[in-house]
Amino acid sequence: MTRRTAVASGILASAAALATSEALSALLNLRESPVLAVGQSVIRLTPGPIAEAIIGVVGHADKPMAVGSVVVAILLLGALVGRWWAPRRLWALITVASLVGLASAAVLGRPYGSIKGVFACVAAGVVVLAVVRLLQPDDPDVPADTARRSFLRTAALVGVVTVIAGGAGQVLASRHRRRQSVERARAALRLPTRKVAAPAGADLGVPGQAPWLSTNRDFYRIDTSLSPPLIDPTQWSLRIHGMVDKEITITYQDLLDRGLKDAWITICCVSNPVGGELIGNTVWGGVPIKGILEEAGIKDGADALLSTSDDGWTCGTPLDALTGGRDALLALTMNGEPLPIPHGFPVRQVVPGLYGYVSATKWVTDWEVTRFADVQAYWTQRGWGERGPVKTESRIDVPRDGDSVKAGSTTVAGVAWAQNVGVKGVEIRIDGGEWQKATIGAAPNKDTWVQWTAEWSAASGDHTIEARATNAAGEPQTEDRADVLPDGATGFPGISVTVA
Ligand SMILES: Nc1nc2c(c(=O)[nH]1)N[C@H]1C(S)=C(S)[C@@H](COP(=O)(O)O)O[C@H]1N2
Ligand SMILES: [Mo]
Repeated sequence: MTRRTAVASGILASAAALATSEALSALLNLRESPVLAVGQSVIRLTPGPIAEAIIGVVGHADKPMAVGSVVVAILLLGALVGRWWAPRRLWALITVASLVGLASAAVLGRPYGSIKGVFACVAAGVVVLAVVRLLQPDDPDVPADTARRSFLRTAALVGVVTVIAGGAGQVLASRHRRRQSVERARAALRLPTRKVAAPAGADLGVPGQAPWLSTNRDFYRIDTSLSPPLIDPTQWSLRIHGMVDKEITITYQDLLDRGLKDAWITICCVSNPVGGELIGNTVWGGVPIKGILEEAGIKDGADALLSTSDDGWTCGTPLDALTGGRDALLALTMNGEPLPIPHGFPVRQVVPGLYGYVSATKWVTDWEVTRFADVQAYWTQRGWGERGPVKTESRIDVPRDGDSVKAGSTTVAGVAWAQNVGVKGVEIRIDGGEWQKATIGAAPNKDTWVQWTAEWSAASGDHTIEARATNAAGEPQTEDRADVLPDGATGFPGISVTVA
């Protein structure tokens, strides 16, 4: 090993260590990578007059300069470690240990310093030693040119991994910063909306039953995006075009100026199997879609609204569901708060009575008024139904399927929904026997689910319990079992229990 390759191995090793600490910082969501923390400490420890002199020369580049000098210093120290590895192993180890120690101290000295940051420093130290060891195998018997070739191969590999890890770390970190900045913009919004309590009598409060009002945190989430779009509300706009009399573009402030309306709406996913949990109920605050479409003016012959999200997902909604009497909203709030980012911040659609995939576009930025005959949306291209009206369904929450219960009076409870029509009643039957009426909770309108409970005098043995809802038009949900594809599951929800 020549002196030059020894130095090169050290530089490469410290570059790999830097990439490791950057990538780990991003993965662990650190506010600051160790390099930044050290850079900040250098700035803080630089005596005032010197700092001023430097700023006088380089101006606002002082921070990049500080970070740059930290990086250069680490690469130079890496070179020393490489150089010392064979002749002065102890010095090399002491150098690495001191660097890890100093960096850890810098990390812990920062306002958001955490043990995770120290972990990144230690990992970087381990990587330096591992890479130098890899590049400087102490095997005197290997012929010089074999050793050289193997050095170059390993070095190239380490180089590639370093670049990838470092690059990925930077990308993740910048996304993390962007997410924080959008979260701050979201937190700073003061929207004219209040938290609305669940209407009296809606929540029957049976332990184990889904709460009538879903919290934002527990609300189901379905979308095709690996990480949600990050949109600053001041940058958001919705362009309305296609078969309209005049194209318009609406901003977030325009929506606020129109005034927000609150509406209780239960939304559900077409992929919700019978008994499934892809359904949630909350109060949405937004601007009625109807008025906005009227302002643009719909041309004769149009029957569909093709909406597109910031991340390119598309959705085709029947126009009559938007311009009729329903509370179809461009929603800005969910349960009194600005929409959470994963639920469509800053603006999404909510339409009572249609499955989410044909109505509930999150992060919506584009509306094309069009005809179903001319367009296909994301899921319809993949074999799902074009219109997607919600089917009347019910679910048993208590007891759970497979539970053992005590003999005697037992509470059976669940939820039922038929948005845009309303639920008139729910019944249960035991072991395929007579249907018996359940009690249903209050509902503020026909667009939310209802809770229901029934008392059952359980006799010992194995039993099945089924439920069925009847909508406000008097139509009971169908017993016919249908799969979720192409337009929503049907069938009675059923559970088996053992009574002791
Ligand atoms: N941009 C975008 N919006 C979307 C989707 C999507 O994949 N991308 N999925 C839809 C589907 S299938 C459903 S069921 C609802 C779910 O809304 P939620 O995640 O707020 O519960 O969002 C709808 N809106
Ligand atoms: Mo869905």
